[in-house]
Order: sequence, then C-alpha cells, then structure tokens
Amino acid sequence: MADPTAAPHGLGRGSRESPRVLLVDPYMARKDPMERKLVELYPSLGLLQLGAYLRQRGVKVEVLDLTFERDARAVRRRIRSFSPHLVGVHTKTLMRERSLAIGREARELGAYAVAGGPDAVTDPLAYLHGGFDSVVLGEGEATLTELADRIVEKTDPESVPGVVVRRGERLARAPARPFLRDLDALPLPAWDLVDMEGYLSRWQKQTGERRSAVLTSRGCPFDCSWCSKPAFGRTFRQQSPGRVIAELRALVDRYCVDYVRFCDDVFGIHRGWLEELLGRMVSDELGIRFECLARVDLLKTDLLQSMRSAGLARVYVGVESGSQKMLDLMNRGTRLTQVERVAAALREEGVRQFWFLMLGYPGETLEDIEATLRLFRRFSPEEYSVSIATPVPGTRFHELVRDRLRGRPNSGAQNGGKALLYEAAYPEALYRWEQARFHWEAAMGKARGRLPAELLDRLGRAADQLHERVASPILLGRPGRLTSERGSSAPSVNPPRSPVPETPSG
Ligand code: B12
Ligand code: SF4
Repeated sequence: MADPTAAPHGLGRGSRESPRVLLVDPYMARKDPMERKLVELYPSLGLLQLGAYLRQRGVKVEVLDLTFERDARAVRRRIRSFSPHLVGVHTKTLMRERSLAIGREARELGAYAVAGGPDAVTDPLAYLHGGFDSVVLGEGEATLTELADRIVEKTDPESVPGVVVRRGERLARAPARPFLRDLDALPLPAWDLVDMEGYLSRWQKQTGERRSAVLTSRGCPFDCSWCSKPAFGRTFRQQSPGRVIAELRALVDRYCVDYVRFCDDVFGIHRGWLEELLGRMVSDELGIRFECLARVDLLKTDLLQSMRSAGLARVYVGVESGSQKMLDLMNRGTRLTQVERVAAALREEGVRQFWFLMLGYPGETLEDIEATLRLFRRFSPEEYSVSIATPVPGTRFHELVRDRLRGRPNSGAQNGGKALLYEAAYPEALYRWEQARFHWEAAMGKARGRLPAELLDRLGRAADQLHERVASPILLGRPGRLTSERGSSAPSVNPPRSPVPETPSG
C-alpha cells in the first residue's frame, strides 16, 4: 500500500498561503514520577495521526514533543522559529497546568491556541478559561484541518463542526462532527515529525528491542463504569488487516522496529479479522513480536497458539477484581471463570501476562479485597499493577461519587492510582496497605523456587499476622479478618515481576 504521507498533496488551495500548524505534546518523562522508573514511552499516536492528515491536505506541520525535554522553554523557541498560525496542544489531566501555560504562551506570541485530547474534551471550560481560543472535541483530523483553514482565511472558526469556544461563562458548541468512517483512508502516522530514533534507541538500550506503538481500531463498544473514553466513545471502527500490515511493514522497513504494542482498547474483537492479521504477519515474515490488551471474555484462547506463532509476547489483562460482585458493580461484563480460563491458557502457552487490578471501587468490602488477593496469589501473573480506583470526570463512577470527591487527578502524586480521590469505604492508608500486601505477595511469588518452601510459608504467615494483629487494628480500629489461604493451596507458577503504574486497561 502506498504511503500517502510520502507525497503530500494540497486540496486546491490556489495561491493562498498554506496554514502552519504546530502540534505540541506537553508530556515530559522527567516530570512524571511514575514514568521515571519505567520504559513505556511512545510518541503520541494522536499527534502523529493529526500531523499526517494535515500534511496530506497541504498544511505545513511541525510537532514539538517535550517528552525528552527538561523544561518547556522549547515552546517559545519553536513558535518564534516556525511562526505557526495555530498551536494545537494534546492534553492529559496529568499535564494540565503545563498545557495551559503553553496555550497562553502561544496566544501571547500571536498564534491561535487550540486544545484537544482526553483532558480538554472532558473539561473544555478549564482550557477555555485557562488561555485557549478553542477546544476540539473528539476525533481531531477533519476538525483541525478545517480550523487551520479558517484561521488563515480569517473567517469564523467558531462554527467549525467539532469545535467549542467560550461565550462569557458558558460554552458555545458548534455541531458535533461525525466520526471518520473509513480508517483505512487515514495516512500512515507521520513518524518523521518526532524523534523516532530517540524513542527506539531508548527501548533498545532497555529491552534490546526497537518498540513502537500501533493502533488498529478506534473506540470500544463496552461500558465499564470507571472508564473514560473521551475521544472515540463507544463507537468501534477498525482498519483492515491489509492496512495494519502496511503500517507494520513501514515500521520495519523505515525504523527497524521489531516489537509492537497494539494500543487498541480491545485488540482483535472479531475472530475473522484476527485470523487474517495473524496469517499475514506470519506469511509476510515481518519478524515482529507484539503485545496487546485483552478482555477475558474476548481473548480467543483457541487462537493463542497462532498468536504465539505470529509473535505474541505479552497480554495486558483487565482482571480488576477477584470478586464477581465487584466486576458486576463495575459493569465490567466479565466472569471470574473467564479470568481463570484465560490466565491458565496464557500460562500454558508461555505468554507473559500483565494484570490490571483495582482497589477501592464503591461497594468493595475487605472480603472482596481478600478475594482479589487470593486470585492474584493463585495465578501469580508475571506483571501487574494494583491501583486505587480513580473517579475520572465524565465517567459513571465519577457521577456516582460526585458528592464525595476529595480532589482531582491532576498532580503526579495523585496519578498512577496511588491516591484516594473520594470518600471510600476505608481510609486511604488502608488501601495503601492493601497495595503493599499485593507487592509482598508478588515478592513471595518471585522467591518461590529460590527460597525453601518452609521459609516462605513462615514469612507468609508472619505477614498475615502483621495484617490481622497490627495493621488492621491501627487502620480500622479492629483486627483484620483473613479469608485467603496460604500454603499448598497456592500453586507455584512463574514468579511475578515488579509492579507498574496503572495504564489503560482493556
Ligand atoms: C496507548 C495509550 C497509552 C500508551 C502510549 C501513550 C502515547 N504516547 O500515545 C502508554 C501506555 C505509554 C500510555 C501512557 C499514559 N497514559 Co495513556 N492511553 C493510551 C490509550 C489506550 C490510547 C491512546 C491513543 O494512542 N489513541 C489513538 C489516538 C489516535 O487518539 P488520541 O490520542 O485520543 O487523539 C485523537 C483525539 O483525541 C484528538 N486529539 C488528540 N490530541 C489532540 C490535540 C489537538 C490540538 C486536537 C485538535 C485534537 C487532538 O485527535 C486525535 C486523532 O483523532 C488511551 C485510551 C484511549 N482509547 O484513548 C489512554 C489514555 C490517553 N492514557 C491515559 C493516561 C492517564 C496515561 C498516563 C498519564 C498514565 C501514567 N502516567 O501512568 C501515561 C502518559 C504518557 C504520555 N506519553 O502521555 C488516559 C488519559 C486520561 C486523562 N484524562 O488524562 C487515557 C484516556 C486512558 C484512560 N481512559 O484513563 N498511554
Ligand atoms: S475498560 Fe476497556 S473494555 Fe472497558 S470500556 Fe474501557 S476500553 Fe472498553
């Protein structure tokens, strides 16, 4: 498949000046306390996709990616050198303050400032109050292109479908923009606009692999009550296997990529699609290993072998809880039996599993937490993250606890699922303690086979006693009650690895 980004063509602009658009990713790895310890760095696919789309339509685009920067001084320098008509900032809650400062700087230097991405979509007023001219809701490609044209033409940008502006204290929304129907029509991401080699060499140094992120679909048809799906909502659109292969081939040929993270909310929803993709990955001899997110109800365990042959190395599994009651309260739509089946199948097939677990969702009791710990101990996933439930604005969970909120997930410390942001059933210290119990359990799992079983058993019992007799009375004012069982009932499986912060789960 030809790469449309290779031969940009304007859409009949005539002699009018081409718009200049600067796209900014305000994420700075150094300032993210969670990311500092980790290696999961990829350039923003959203900006790469926007860049490619705009460029295909004759817009001059540059991307300023702050990921590896020490501070945001590059913003001023780049605006001065490129003098964009429009500066577009990709927003996440974690970087809100920095994004607002960039918006103000852009306007001060004479550019039109527009925000897009998860945080601005969820709370546009904060961005419009904070210095931005407008916010683009949802999918940005067509809206941003039209907006850039309007800015150069000096015609009214406010009526562009998908745009929202501020009128006094209120929002003025233009009509919504329909979602793109044909994702195959999108150009390949404009990787050349960012320092791909910077990302790839970092990966190579840390893992020996040149890793890149790829998205094969947009949206998710499910409705887990704590999940925020700001850009694509509950729509689900997918690229054809052929288009995905073209993207993989380009990454291999241009950047020697040998490992891909499929970032889809849920990867491979349709069996036929997945079978065709796996077949092509093998027959085209791409030589890529990959990882993906999966729902336990959708992971096709009978296809695991083919997935393995096609390069599957790791699966992120949204387990969330070991209590069926909690899964139902979260509207997760999954069963514990499915978790067990998938965990066992992945183990058998030798695929690493990374579990997402969540504590503190409304309705959860200590017994439910014990059930989760028991499940965790039983399957001993190689990797995991256990976070405290975060009520993200725009979700049903947020609505549910609206009158019990204690803060906004806006600072480093509050992200990564470490802080309790609403009045939950128990104090924050209890959840922190429970998190520590998972880490302890993981360490015990890691030590299995290396230390004598008897010693491990003794250590396990000592930890239980500490929980029952010391921690629970201090944290709850009463002794803890353990429902988990140790010893021979806990099968010894692959040792778990280090915990990592909460990332999106499928
Ligand atoms: C893949 C992914 C990751 C990957 C790769 C991140 C990356 N560099 O792109 C990893 C695992 C590394 C990751 C890390 C983090 N992630 Co993340 N991630 C995702 C995920 C699953 C997909 C993002 C994606 O690539 N989408 C595909 C592109 C095409 O879509 P898009 O980025 O939304 O962009 C479109 C529109 O939003 C819009 N748009 C976007 N930006 C802009 C800018 C302008 C100017 C305009 C006009 C339009 C526009 O147009 C784009 C094209 O249509 C989303 C969930 C989701 N489904 O969106 C979470 C999500 C974005 N991540 C989230 C979070 C919290 C994080 C972390 C902060 C977590 C952490 N610290 O541990 C880090 C931040 C790292 C970073 N570099 O920013 C949250 C953000 C919530 C919020 N309100 O801030 C999300 C929404 C998950 C969730 N539901 O909680 N993430
Ligand atoms: S958590 Fe995953 S499966 Fe559930 S709604 Fe969000 S993206 Fe979809």
